[in-house]
Amino acid sequence: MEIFKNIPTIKYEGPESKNPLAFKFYDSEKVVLGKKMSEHLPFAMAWWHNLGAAGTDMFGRDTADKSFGAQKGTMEHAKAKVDAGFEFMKKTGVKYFCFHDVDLVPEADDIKVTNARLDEISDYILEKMKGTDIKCLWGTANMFSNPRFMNGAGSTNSADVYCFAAAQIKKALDVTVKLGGKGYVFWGGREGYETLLNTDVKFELENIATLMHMAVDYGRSIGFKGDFYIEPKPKEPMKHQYDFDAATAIGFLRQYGLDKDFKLNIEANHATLAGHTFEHDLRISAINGMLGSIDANQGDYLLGWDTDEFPFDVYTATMCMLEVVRAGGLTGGFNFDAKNRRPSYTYEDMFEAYILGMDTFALGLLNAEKLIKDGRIDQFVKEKYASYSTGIGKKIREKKTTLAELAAIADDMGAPELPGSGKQEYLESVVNQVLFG
Ligand code: XLS
Ligand code: CA
Ligand code: CA
Repeated sequence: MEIFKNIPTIKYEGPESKNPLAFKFYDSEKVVLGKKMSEHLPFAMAWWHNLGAAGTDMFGRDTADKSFGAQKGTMEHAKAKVDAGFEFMKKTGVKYFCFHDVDLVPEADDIKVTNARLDEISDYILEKMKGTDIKCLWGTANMFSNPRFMNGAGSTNSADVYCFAAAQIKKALDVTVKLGGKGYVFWGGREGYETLLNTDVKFELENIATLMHMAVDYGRSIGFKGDFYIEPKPKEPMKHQYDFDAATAIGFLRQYGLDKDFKLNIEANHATLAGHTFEHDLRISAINGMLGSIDANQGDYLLGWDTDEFPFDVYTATMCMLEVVRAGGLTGGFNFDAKNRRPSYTYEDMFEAYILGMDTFALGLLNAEKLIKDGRIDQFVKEKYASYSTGIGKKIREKKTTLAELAAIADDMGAPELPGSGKQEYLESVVNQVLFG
């Protein structure tokens, strides 16, 4: 039964099109920098937002109807969400989905009941996947919504809650593997603290790492070959979250010997909450060999919280795609961890949001190609460090000098020449010229 009646399969119609239900820039077959757009941009649907979030906020109830014709909180509804999700992905051309355990089925008090429901729904999803090219990008366990996780999951003070978290991870890994998922995400939803007065930080970090090690051991034992990811986020819901940003998460993974099995899933809105640009956290991940996957959304620079908006900012998408292309692409994909604004409550809005997001990243990719082909920015950066390609600079790079030798050179130098202009304004005008010229 068709759920999104009157909504056609979304096609590429080009930049001149005025059809709200068509792509203006995302042309899946178009070859850019040697690969199809669809290969550069493996988009994913976030089960929780697209099929679950219905507009509830702190001040008001649902505006959107996401019952999809079934009674919410039932297995019929869980199946209706699968039907809606697959119809949505087929019509938009999105090839991947991401899920939390409790996005798929209603959670029961007894985990054995929840797990049986997960078995049933994953059979149903597998059946739906047959004959399509739709795949699972990553799975995860929701270890933040239920009150038992008020003091964290891996970082909880309760060994019983820790067991429960382990049980959820185990099952979420089973389902991820069953659905052929490429990755498994840890977002430390409640892994952090409100006040140091009641918190043993070292103890909590050690316990989180132990839980992750057990997850890796179990995942590998059942044949999971993909990447585990940490998704950094600095704050919200906890005042301080342990996986603050890319650099912090990388330090943690290395300290506890998890860096061979983990990469990072970088969310744009989380990077900006940490006081960074999106592209900063992508760069930090990439130079450490840990750029795995992306949660493609954007925040609001005027608001200090996680708004999970559909990406619209083409400059940011351009800088993102420059980082991704330079890193050689993602092993993961671009998950739209984004939700419609509360007054955008219709089925059309769901589709128009994905069209916006996919077109924004397509533009980002096209612009990245233009900037790379133009070459002026890359050339500038290369020349900026030219003093290290010969003479003493070369010796520094090769680690063949000493502090004493450098000091002797400085002694004979008088005042060094100024290091050369950073040319920021010029480079920014190059970006504008390449994008709009
Ligand atoms: C919340 C996070 C969450 C993760 C998956 O802020 O973005 O949705 O992506 O648990
Ligand atoms: Ca996310
Ligand atoms: Ca978010």
